Formats: sequence, C-alpha cells, structure tokens
Amino acid sequence: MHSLATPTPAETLRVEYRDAPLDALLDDPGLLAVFGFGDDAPPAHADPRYLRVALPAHGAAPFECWRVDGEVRHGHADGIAWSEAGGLQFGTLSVVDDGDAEATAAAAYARLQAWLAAGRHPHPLRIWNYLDAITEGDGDEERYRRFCVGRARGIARELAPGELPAATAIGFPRRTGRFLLYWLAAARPGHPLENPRQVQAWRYPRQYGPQAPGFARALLPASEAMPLLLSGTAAVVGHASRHGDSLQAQLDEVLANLDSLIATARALRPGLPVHPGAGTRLKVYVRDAADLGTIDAWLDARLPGVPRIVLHGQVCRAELAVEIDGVHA
Ligand code: 3EB
Repeated sequence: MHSLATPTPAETLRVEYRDAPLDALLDDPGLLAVFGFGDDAPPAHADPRYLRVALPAHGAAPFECWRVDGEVRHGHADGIAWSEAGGLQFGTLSVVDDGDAEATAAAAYARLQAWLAAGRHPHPLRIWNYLDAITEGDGDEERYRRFCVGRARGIARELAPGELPAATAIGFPRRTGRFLLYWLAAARPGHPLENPRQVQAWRYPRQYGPQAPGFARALLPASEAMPLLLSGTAAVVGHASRHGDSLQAQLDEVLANLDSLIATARALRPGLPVHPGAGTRLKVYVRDAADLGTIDAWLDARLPGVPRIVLHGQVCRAELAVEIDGVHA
C-alpha cells in the first residue's frame, strides 16, 4: 500500500487529424474521441467515442482524434455517450429539435448540468453546439437568440466569468432535426480567457438578443500538457461584425483575433508559440459552399503548415461568412 496519496497526473490531450479506418482508430486504448465530418463519414458506431458531425467537408476530411494518457473507459448512460481517462471526459448528447430552439437548448443544457454535477469531471472546458437553421427567424425570434435564452435557462444559474467554458455554436447547412451538443470536461477547472479586441460575449449589448451568450473566448486548462482551447472566432471587433462585404477582410480579422487570444494566453503560458503553427489544429466553418475553395486557398497562403479541416457550416450571425475554432500548442 502507498502511504502517500498519488499526485494527480497532469491532463494531456493530443488532437490529431488522421486518415485511417475508423476501427483502427478505435483500437487505440488511449483514444478519448474520434469525429467524422460530412456525408462520407460513417453515420454512427456502437463505440460511444465515435461521433459523426453532419457538416459537409471541403474535400476528403480526415477523422479528428483526441488522444489522452491512460486507459480510456467509455459507455452510454442517460442518453449521453461518454468516455474518460486522465482527468478528462468526452461526452455527447443529441436531442430532437422540433423547431423550438429555446426549449430544445434548455432541456439539453439542464441534462448536461445534471450530468456534470453528478460525475467526477464537473468542469466543462470546451462545448460545441450544432443546430439547424441557426440564423432563421427575425430579431429576437432568430433561432440562435432563442438558443442563447434556452442555454441560460437550462443552466439555471448565473455562471461567474471564471466558470465559462470556451464554445462553438454553428448551424448545420442541411436540416438534421436534432440539436447536437458535445463537450470536453475535466476534473479540475481551467482558466477562461477573453480577447482584448472583443467585448466579452456575456456583455454583448441588448441589440444582439435578450440573453447574452455565455461563453469565454478561449480556455487555458490547468495542465501545461494541454493545448489552449480556442472558441469559435469570427470577424467580430468590439461587439460588431466587421467586413460584411469582404471575405478576405473577414479572414484577416479572424486571424488577428486568434493571434490576440494566443497573446493573451502567452501572458500565463509563455511557452505557447506566438502564432498558429504545426502544433495548432483548426476547424474552419464556412457559410456558403461556394466560398469553401477560396477560404481553403487563403489558409494555404496565410497559415501554411497549420493542419485544418474546412467545413460547410453556418456562423450564428447572418453577416459573418467564416468562423474558426481549434487548439493551439
Ligand atoms: C461571436 O463572436 C460569434 O454562443 O456559444 C462564437 C462562439 C459565437 C460561441 C456561442 C457564439 C458562440 O459572437 C458567435
């Protein structure tokens, strides 16, 4: 018997984009999660670590793999598919969306809250939200705004800024009839970060809807072996959308926002590279399928050597053409 408590091992997450058969990827006992994108990806698998995200990819998308240290345990419970190891948990919840985005989000977030509170990984570090027709509806009836109201209602208490996860909220370009929620949670809380170029999303003025969105611009996990987790980042400066008339200018603004987030994180973790590079993984969401090639070419030119997956997905403000999320190490 050990007389001293074993120290908590530092959480480690490696995100990789891989071309390999799904079953070969799932054979890895250190695989926490694997994502397939678009219509060519397998729709489902009995293994709860696999998730298909119904956003069409530009070209042949690889699988996105999350690998951790240690033996991953996994299962299904309460309609949630989960896996966990090394102080980290992956979970996913997909619920029917009958068209009422507020009620759907409220129910899903209430389930997520209960699930996190009951388990050993109560701290959501990173949350992805995918919903149909995200910019449909006028004014405060827009589905994204209803989603924001429902998310806050489901969580049912005001989160302190220090508790906010990094997040993505993107629209499926074709109707799925479902709201898809997945997350990375941890046993230990992380450190949410804001972007000095942007107003905190939770302080957005009333013009963007009755409920300001509850997310942090990025999150730095407690462990130095974890990458910086970057939220969905668009051409928003202050609280305003910029460059509605120029794809090129929106992309430049997104890149400036990503660099700004990295600079903020480097104040706490100076070892992080200054710009996106070989240790970065980006997912790029493009509103119009016709822009996929242009944006891919721009990324080749501006971010050579940065692994990326380019997806057809709708940003939650109608005037924004592109959004990028990812990890940076
Ligand atoms: C923005 O900057 C773009 O509601 O969870 C980005 C990331 C956006 C997450 C969310 C919304 C969310 O406001 C939109």
